[in-house]
Amino acid sequence: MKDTSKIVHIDMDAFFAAVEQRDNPALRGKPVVVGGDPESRGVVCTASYEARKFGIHSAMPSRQAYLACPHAIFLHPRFEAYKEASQQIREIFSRYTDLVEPLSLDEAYLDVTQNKVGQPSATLLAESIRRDIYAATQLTASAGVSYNKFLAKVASDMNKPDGITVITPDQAQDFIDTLSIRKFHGVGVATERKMKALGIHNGVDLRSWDKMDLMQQFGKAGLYYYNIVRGVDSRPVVASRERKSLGKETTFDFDVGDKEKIQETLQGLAEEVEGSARRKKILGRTITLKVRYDDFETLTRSQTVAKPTRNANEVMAVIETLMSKTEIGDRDVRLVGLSLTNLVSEGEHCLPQQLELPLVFP
Ligand code: TTP
Ligand code: MG
Repeated sequence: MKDTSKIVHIDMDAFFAAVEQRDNPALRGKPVVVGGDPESRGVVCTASYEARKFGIHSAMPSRQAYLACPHAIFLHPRFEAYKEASQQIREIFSRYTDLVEPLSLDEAYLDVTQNKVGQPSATLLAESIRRDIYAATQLTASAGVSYNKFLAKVASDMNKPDGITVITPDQAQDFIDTLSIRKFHGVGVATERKMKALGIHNGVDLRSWDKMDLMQQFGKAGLYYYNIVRGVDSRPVVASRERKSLGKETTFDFDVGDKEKIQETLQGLAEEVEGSARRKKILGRTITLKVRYDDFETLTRSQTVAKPTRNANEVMAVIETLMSKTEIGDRDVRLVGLSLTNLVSEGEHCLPQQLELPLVFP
């Protein structure tokens, strides 16, 4: 990626919680936590900025969140509402460029070097996107603007919520030098710990390491760190590819040993998957069962069928065979899921059938 590329990273603010506050005015200005029940083993998906003041954050056990802020309002996620907002923002992105790479429901990279609106300023373009998002969804987004993905992503986090940060090539090195290692996107918790043990706390520290030493310590990732700390990131923005799988999973409130209960749950998931496959007009050739036991050991078992399907009963027939290849019934289970992969669209699926029709010419 050249220094002349213009990359925008957009990330919605407190996404799930913001949707809830939008849809229920009584929740506005209040600490809202979206996730599992505090009485269950659930975790926090996200928390409103009001709740974050109490130290509540994503992935924290809901129980712990409750202890931190007992008067917070706890809500279950409503994924359909989040998906709808996500589709709205993606539609907005597509007005500006086709080079959109979504990272999750609420965030995406956009390469706006060339754009559909002929706006040479990536900053003005990002502001325009933020305005469009607010107008369409009444939700705020934050933006990072720079010349590569790494810097745009880090930038979008600097002025949250409802903010924008621009990092020009001139400013990049100073910015990175003072950045704490925790804020480097791509440095996970384990790497952060290792870096700190090596005396690397910020960009300057990291930049003092030579390439070979970093690669020796961190393998291939070492080369990535060597580059990004110098503001070099050549990863292109890759437009979203077609969906590769369609699945649903569920974590039980309590570990389950009863095979019938698990079967029932999977039947429900199969029906949900059938519904969404129907809406998306797709079928799958491969059916996968996922099981997580109470000790977090996780495994998958798959089978490919001759005729693509999404029919819940057909899927369940396969799932029951796959269940016999697991220890379901003998061990306690924490989570089950099922998915369809090897997807084909309805049109593709119909093709062989049409060819089988008797060929009658007028
Ligand atoms: P994020 O963008 O990481 O968080 P956020 O939008 O809630 O807040 P921020 O203003 O800091 O961007 O994630 C987007 C949504 O994804 C979030 O609203 C809920 C969901 N999510 C989870 O369900 N579990 C998680 O561990 C994280 C990080 C997010
Ligand atoms: Mg977000």
